[in-house]
Amino acid sequence: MDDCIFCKIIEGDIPSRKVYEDDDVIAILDMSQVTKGHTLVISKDHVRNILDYSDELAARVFSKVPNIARAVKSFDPDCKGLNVLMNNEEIASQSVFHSHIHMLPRYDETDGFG
Ligand code: DGP
Repeated sequence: MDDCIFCKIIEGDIPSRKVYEDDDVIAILDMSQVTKGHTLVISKDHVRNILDYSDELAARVFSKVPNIARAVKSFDPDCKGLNVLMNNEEIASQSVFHSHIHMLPRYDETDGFG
């Protein structure tokens, strides 16, 4: 999609801090770090959000999530766990309408996420 920021990141037209890539997803650091290491797992297919996933796309994208979560946790020895979440549609705080999953590493009660 011509005007999609995440498509441009996938194409390499906009720089990003990439932590993982395969045929189906890329994982990059979110530019607005809610917690340290906040990572976005972005589907390479341009779909709006989870409401547009086929079963086949869901299998390809979500099957990657556990390994990426383990990798994100392993990047910082102080990371004790992480939140994995998706915002789907504006009412649910989605602001970029290209499917992505947030990974929020958690350190302690004061790490910035409720
Ligand atoms: P959401 O509100 O769930 O649609 O999250 C969109 C996230 O994308 C938000 O946390 C900020 C992040 N973001 C938006 N534009 C860029 C960008 O150009 N680069 C990076 N790294 N993150 C971006």
